[in-house]
Amino acid sequence: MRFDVLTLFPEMVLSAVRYGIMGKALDRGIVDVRALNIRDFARGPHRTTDDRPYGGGYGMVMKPGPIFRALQTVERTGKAHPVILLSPQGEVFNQRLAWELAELDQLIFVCGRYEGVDERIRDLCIDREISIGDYVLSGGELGALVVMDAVTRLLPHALGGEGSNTEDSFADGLLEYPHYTRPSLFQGIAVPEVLLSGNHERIRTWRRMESIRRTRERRPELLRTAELDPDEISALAQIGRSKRDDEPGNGPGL
Ligand code: 4FD
Repeated sequence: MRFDVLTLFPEMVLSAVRYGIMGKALDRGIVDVRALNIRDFARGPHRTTDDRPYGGGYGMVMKPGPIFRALQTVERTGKAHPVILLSPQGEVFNQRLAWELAELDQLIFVCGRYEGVDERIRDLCIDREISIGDYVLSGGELGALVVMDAVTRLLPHALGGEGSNTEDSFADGLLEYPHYTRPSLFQGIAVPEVLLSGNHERIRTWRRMESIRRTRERRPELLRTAELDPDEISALAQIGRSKRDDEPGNGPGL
């Protein structure tokens, strides 16, 4: 997978991707990350990349020319290489979209600053617009990094022995079950007996039920799209809420 990031802060992108799973994936050649400085494609003695909005009003807008010219220099590898704009107006990013993007050969990210980019960049160059959530950032870089991270850890061989990306949160549309490691007793709290039992069938069933219970408590809307067996749905009606999850202030409280 190749990632090309158009940004005014290429070092911000290139420094962040060196850590953790993305860093390993870079070392292993599973991903290739290029950052292009939009300012390198700006003209004039001041190399300006932004200007005042037509019609007046608050803030600045990114000029179309530098972004347009930067995109023209990006080498396109493979068949699928969408140009993605990160913006609060985009489709909200989720695990399903991460799996979809992980199938592609190359992702080209446009990171805006200021109040955004000239609309004609959307018209001419943008294939997809993605938002990482309903909040405003000072630039698209953190959004591009979020998408690159989520996609990279889904690529074959990116998670070397650290686990399986088909077993974690959202793989089945549910929240993760509780995790424990040694010691078996910590500050008076014991690890659930079932996890010490060695009975792998019981452990699998317990984890599945805890995932469903936790999803019902914290993100009930996810249960509508999760794939539950009929016997799991009846079991869900039986199981109570865990003590901690029942406490006021721990849930969404809606
Ligand atoms: N929620 C997000 C992305 C970018 C951003 C920007 C248009 C603003 C939030 C283009 C408007 C870029 C997000 C920069 N804020 N700010 O994903």
